[in-house]
Amino acid sequence: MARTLTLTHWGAYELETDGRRIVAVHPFGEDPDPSPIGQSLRDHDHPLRVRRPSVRKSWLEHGPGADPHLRGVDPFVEVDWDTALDLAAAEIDRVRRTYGNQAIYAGSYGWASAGRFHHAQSHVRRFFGLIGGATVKRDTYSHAAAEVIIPHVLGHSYEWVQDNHTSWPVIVRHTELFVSFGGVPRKNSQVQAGGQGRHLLSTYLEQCVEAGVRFVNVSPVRDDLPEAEWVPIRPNTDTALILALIHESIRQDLVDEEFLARYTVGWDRLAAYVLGEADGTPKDPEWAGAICGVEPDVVSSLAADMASHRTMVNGSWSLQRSDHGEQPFWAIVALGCALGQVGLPGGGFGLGYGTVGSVGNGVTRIPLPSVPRRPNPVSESIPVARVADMLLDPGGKYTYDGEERVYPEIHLVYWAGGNPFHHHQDLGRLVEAWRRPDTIIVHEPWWTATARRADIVFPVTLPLERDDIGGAPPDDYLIAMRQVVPPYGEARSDYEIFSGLAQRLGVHEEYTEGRSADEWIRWLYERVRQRDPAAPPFEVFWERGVHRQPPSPEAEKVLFADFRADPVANPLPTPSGRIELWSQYIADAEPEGCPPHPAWLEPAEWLGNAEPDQLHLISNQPRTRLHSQFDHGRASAEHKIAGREVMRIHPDDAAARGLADGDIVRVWNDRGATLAGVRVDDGVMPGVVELPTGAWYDPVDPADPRSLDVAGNPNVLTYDRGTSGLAQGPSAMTCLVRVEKWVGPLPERRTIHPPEIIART
Ligand SMILES: Nc1nc2c(c(=O)[nH]1)N[C@H]1C(S)=C(S)[C@@H](COP(=O)(O)OP(=O)(O)OC[C@H]3O[C@@H](n4cnc5c(=O)[nH]c(N)nc54)[C@H](O)[C@@H]3O)O[C@H]1N2
Ligand SMILES: Nc1nc2c(c(=O)[nH]1)N[C@H]1C(S)=C(S)[C@@H](COP(=O)(O)OP(=O)(O)OC[C@H]3O[C@@H](n4cnc5c(=O)[nH]c(N)nc54)[C@H](O)[C@@H]3O)O[C@H]1N2
Ligand SMILES: [Mo]
Repeated sequence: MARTLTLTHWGAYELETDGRRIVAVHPFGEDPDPSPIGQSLRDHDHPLRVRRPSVRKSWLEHGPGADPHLRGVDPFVEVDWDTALDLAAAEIDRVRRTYGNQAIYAGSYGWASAGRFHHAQSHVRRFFGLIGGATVKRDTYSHAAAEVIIPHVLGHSYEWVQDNHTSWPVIVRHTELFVSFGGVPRKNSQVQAGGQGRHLLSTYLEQCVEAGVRFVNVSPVRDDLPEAEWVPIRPNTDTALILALIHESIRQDLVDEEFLARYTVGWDRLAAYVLGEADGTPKDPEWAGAICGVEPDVVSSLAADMASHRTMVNGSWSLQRSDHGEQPFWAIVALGCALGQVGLPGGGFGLGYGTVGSVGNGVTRIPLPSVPRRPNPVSESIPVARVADMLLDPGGKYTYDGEERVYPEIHLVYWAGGNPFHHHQDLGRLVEAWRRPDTIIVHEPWWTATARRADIVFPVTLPLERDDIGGAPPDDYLIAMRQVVPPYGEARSDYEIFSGLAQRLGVHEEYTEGRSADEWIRWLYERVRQRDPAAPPFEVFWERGVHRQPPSPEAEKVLFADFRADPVANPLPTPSGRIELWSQYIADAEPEGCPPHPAWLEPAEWLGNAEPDQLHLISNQPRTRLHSQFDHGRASAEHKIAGREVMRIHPDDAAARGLADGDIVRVWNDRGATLAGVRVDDGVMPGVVELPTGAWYDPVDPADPRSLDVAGNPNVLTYDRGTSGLAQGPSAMTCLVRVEKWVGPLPERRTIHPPEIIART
């Protein structure tokens, strides 16, 4: 049977179809370590797909704002495309005329699918740019705290730093000691936004081990880096440990004063803080040991080893997805500077090895073209994770990166390509916030929790049901993503949907520029050819299915090598031209919860203020899927326990609660409760439980914001406050819970079936 190549965020695959369904998924032949997540593509054709445009019953009968507490409760009425598009266009028009375009929230955060043309977020921005704009979002759930703090410390954007990480081959040859906070999880490098042709992290890690690199994994979870020495650490306390490593470097006279004098500013003030000169508390290993649960001896000897070896210090993004999440990243930079190895091959710091496939792959790609966006005529934007705050508190004041801001009043929420009822913290609070707007419009392939809580749902095709070209700039493969099966039901692409709305709002010509989707794909491909002379004509590429870009000239990077070589000729774009270990900008802005140098601040919830029966919940990325996508798919479903997400717990904590492998537990706190399956595992430190994200939110009573979720979704429990008044990033990792055995009958899962759909009367 013929095979057709496709690209997903979790890799490239060759698909076999019978014309209607995918019957087999084969790994791409050039991928040395393909991800099993791809097997879930076989579950593309499933009753959970949205079949036809659907409108919430009360909204259809009574108009905008009708019974918002019935979002998620009301049945849906299927309508034809013209009716749905007419309703949506009229409502967009009503809101913009009555309240102004800033009353539309089209932040629409989310990963959607791979593919350069059918990139949902680009179409949202393009469409709203043409009809007067909308309130949008800034930064990401992935690394919002880093996105705001890093430019003040290193001058460059966080994205620049990510793309310029020291490459793995350099680490293999030069690094002697690799100390990683949050490990280098293989599970996460399965994924790369936009896709990757080859998964290389395992190869690099094997080469490191062969070359004798010593790994230390400072993490609550052992298998974040199984080949490492494991230093279990209480969640959200990394900053204290890093400060103690700096303290020990000072005490043992290991600090590279020359480096600090030449390349940094603010060391004296940081050192005074670390030594306790101002507050009388030296940040020494005994101090840190009590906070972090790490033996003081381990800290002292690690500090000595780091100074006497070529050392790479790394932090995973999870560290900054927590209360005061700006601090651990800033502290890692400071530690790298104290060791004086920044800019040397294999030394210095990393801020995200192992988070996604591209970090450290060394590749500088020819940039790939995207659908041209349009400038947003509305200047309003919010930090992405403040969405519930915005909806609950219109007119409310907050600070962000040195500015005082006010939340706009939102009447219409528009979402295409994301699942806020997956990604947001404290879902009960979001349920309440979601009742505020007059109207919510969602484009979705699936009946997700977000689609179920919309007023108008447009069914969207999956990449398998449309043509596209796929590739992500930090990878070297460009893949022809050919349609392999017909669209499910009446599903259309985001492009077709926005074209229909654009027509009704008088901007069809501007939105489409007269091109069909096929013509846009060719148009994008011609832009690839202008930049990459080796790219063959479109027909040849389409036939072959893949084009690999030529190797980049600087495949082996060393982060900040130029700066180190000549800090005068190559200053950093900070106010001082150097790495800022103390920031005048932050001192002047005085954001709540973010002092002007890296510092330990107690998180709102952590083991240091827990009741004896509380545990710290880590809600990390799932190894069996991407976020909430294909949660029902085989790669995800086969790892569940009785259809619930699996929570890992240490044997001591399990024994204290009478829990055994395979049990079901209720995990709860003041914000909510969820049911999960139990896996007893001594690879999770005592006091901590791990419940990955992504199980589809499934409340027993969808009308009750604090209802028991029966699927194992950790976001009914997580904490919804900004990291600080600086970045206002998400703080998902800051969360205490209690756990008990579930003894009653197991409530049925409802969100594995579509919502109630009734015929139009
Ligand atoms: N507790 C906790 N919560 C977290 C995190 C955490 O660590 N802990 N991590 C956070 C992070 S880093 C992230 S990035 C977010 C991820 O949050 P999201 O990106 O919102 O999660 P996804 O499940 O990928 O949602 C994408 C949605 O787009 C839909 N989709 C796919 N293709 C298309 C398309 O072509 N068009 C349209 N219109 N829709 C499409 C999918 O069906 C899916 O519902 O979660 C965040 N939430
Ligand atoms: N398979 C798969 N891979 C993914 C994704 C996915 O959904 N599925 N999502 C992708 C996305 S959008 C992103 S943003 C990245 C996220 O990349 P990360 O943020 O790095 O990923 P996480 O899995 O949340 O966290 C990594 C590890 O950090 C540890 N950890 C948690 N809290 C702490 C802490 O306080 N201190 C220390 N030292 N360690 C801690 C946890 O044990 C966890 O396994 O992953 C990407 N990769
Ligand atoms: Mo992310």
